[in-house]
Parts: sequence; structure tokens; C-alpha cells
Amino acid sequence: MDLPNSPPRGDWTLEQALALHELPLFQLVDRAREVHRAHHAEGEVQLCTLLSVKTGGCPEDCAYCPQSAHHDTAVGREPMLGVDAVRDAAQRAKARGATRFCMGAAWREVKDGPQFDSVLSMVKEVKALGLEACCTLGMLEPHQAARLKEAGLDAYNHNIDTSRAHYKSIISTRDQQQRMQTLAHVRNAGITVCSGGIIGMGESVEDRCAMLVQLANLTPQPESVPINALVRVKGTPLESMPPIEPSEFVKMIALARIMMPKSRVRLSAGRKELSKEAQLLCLYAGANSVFYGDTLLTTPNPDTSEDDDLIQSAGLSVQAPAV
Ligand code: SAM
Ligand code: DTB
Ligand code: SF4
Repeated sequence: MDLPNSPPRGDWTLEQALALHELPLFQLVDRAREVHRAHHAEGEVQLCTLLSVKTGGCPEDCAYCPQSAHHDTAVGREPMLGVDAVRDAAQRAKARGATRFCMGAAWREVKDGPQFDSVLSMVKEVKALGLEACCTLGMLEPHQAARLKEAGLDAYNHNIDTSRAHYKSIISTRDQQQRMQTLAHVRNAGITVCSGGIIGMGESVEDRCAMLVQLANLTPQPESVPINALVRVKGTPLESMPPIEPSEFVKMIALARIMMPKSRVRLSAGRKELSKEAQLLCLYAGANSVFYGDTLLTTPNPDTSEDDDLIQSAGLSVQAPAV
């Protein structure tokens, strides 16, 4: 059996992940906790603020997403934000204690041209503030990854979202292999990888474990792993999915922590519907980051005052800015 301080392994099997998932919750959390303590600063949480720099009208048909042009949701197509507005938002995020700033665009893929040039300027502005800069812009070609790296980008978010098997029932306009290709381009450009997924989209426990195995077996493992619970948005095909059991969220966090010991595991979308106690259990089980700010990309997130209270009441500390 692995020791808590064993280095990351890239040979996880579905059976091993399922065996962890079947453990009684407290045994699983105990294991995750040991791994967490062996690899991370005790009680330290990173605050990451999201900003949608290009909202809505996306040509992809992701069944979960309010920004897809295929679904009739309250989110409309909006023009791209200007570089000044993005700099101001990043400055506010920094003043509130965030150390990472992630810019999202509702694109299928990056296209060369003025909009991408503008994203490169945004990255430079965020870096000038001393923040970690992350982008999530859809699929990328190698030369585009290289340009992002040159602009100073630290991380690229590109989720595999669910298992290979379940992918087809969620998205028809691309396959999961295309996601893996972009992740490879990001890695080759020397940008760190942020990749995770969503639970609560009608997938089985096997699908969830298979997704984690796929992430854990990337070499090297993603530096950042966001675990989202579906935000059920009116007008999307998944609007009527049943909510997840809070213990299912905790289990996913614990598995991600055990399987990817060094990665930053992010307790991501879906916190609005999670009690404070359930969120604390996720942080106890190995999550060491939350999205901080009243909105995610287009949907509500807990208020920053609620998060300040969450962190303070548990005596957690917020990651300090880099000097
Ligand atoms: N268009 C780019 C892409 O798909 O990679 C970047 C933006 S996209 C909104 C980023 C991620 O947000 C998706 O991969 C998905 O994991 C997450 N997401 C979108 N809608 C969500 C929802 N309703 N609930 C939970 N996560 C969601
Ligand atoms: C991630 O895994 N979750 C964030 C971030 N990466 C970009 C996005 C969540 C979006 C939730 C739906 C919305 O607000 O539009
Ligand atoms: Fe577009 Fe990304 Fe939403 Fe899919 S998840 S519809 S690619 S914005």
C-alpha cells in the first residue's frame, strides 16, 4: 500500500479507485487527510477569483453549460470585456486576498486575431499585479499555447469534465480526445495544467472514478484539479437533474487528494447548495482552494463575506501573495 508521503503515481486502475470509493466515508477521509498533511501546508487555502471575459453564444453544446448557444438560458451573448475592465477586476480580487485570477471565454477554440491578442494583454496585466494568471478559452493549438506562455500565463484550465464513456451523452460537438490534445499542448508549452470535472450529470460512480483515473494517470499529474458539482441552470438539458448528496462531493475530493497527492484540489462550482459544514468537510478531506467572489463565470457563488466566515471559523489561513 502507498504511504501517505509516497510520490504521485501514474498507474492508477479503475478497480483501485472504486475500492477507495467504497470505503466507509470516515476511513476514506482519514486516508485523504494523511496524504494531505504529508504534501501540503496545514490549513492553507488558496483563493482564486474567476472572471468571464467573453460571455455566452458558445457554439459547443455542453449540456451543463448556460453559455451554450444551443440552450435557451438567461445568459445572452455579450461583447468581450476590455483590458482595463479586466485589470480593475483583477486589482479588486487581489485587494480582497485572491492570489490567482482565472479568465474564461465562451469559445469552442481560440482563434488568432484581435480577440486573442486582447486576452494576451489581459494576461500581462494580471501578471503585472503579481497574481497567478489562468485562462480557460477552449481548445488551443501549440502556437497559441506558446503565445500564452510568452505573455506570462501560469495555468490553463481545460476540464475533461466526465468519463470518456459518459462524455458522449453530455457533449456532441467534440470528443474527449480533443480535450486531451489541448492538455498536451498546454503541457508542452510549459504552462501548468488545471483539469477536473463535474459530478451530478447523471454519471455512475464508475464514471466518476474513471475520470479521476484518467486525470491521475497524466504525466505529470495536473497541478490543479477543480471538482465541480453541476450548477443546474434553467434552460439547459440538465436543469432537472437531482442534486448530489453532499457526501458524494466529499468522496470526490478525498479521492482526488489521495490519487493526486501534490495537486491543488479545488472545491469549485456547486458550493451555493452545500452547507457550511459540508464545505468544511471537503476542506478537511483535502480541498485547498475555493473560487472567491460572488459569481463564478455566470452563476452565483457564495458571498465573499460568507467565505471569510467559513475560513475564519475553521482557523484556516489564506495563501499569502507571492513577494
Ligand atoms: N469554453 C471553455 C471550455 O469549455 O473549456 C472555457 C469555459 S467553460 C464554462 C469552463 C468549465 O466550466 C467547463 O469545462 C465546466 O467544467 C465548467 N462548467 C460550465 N458550466 C457548469 C455548470 N453549470 N456547473 C458546473 N460546472 C460548469
Ligand atoms: C472550473 O472547473 N470551474 C469554473 C472554472 N473551472 C473556470 C467554472 C464554473 C462555471 C460554473 C457555471 C457558470 O458560472 O457559468
Ligand atoms: Fe462553450 Fe465551454 Fe460552455 Fe462548453 S463549457 S458550451 S465549450 S463555454
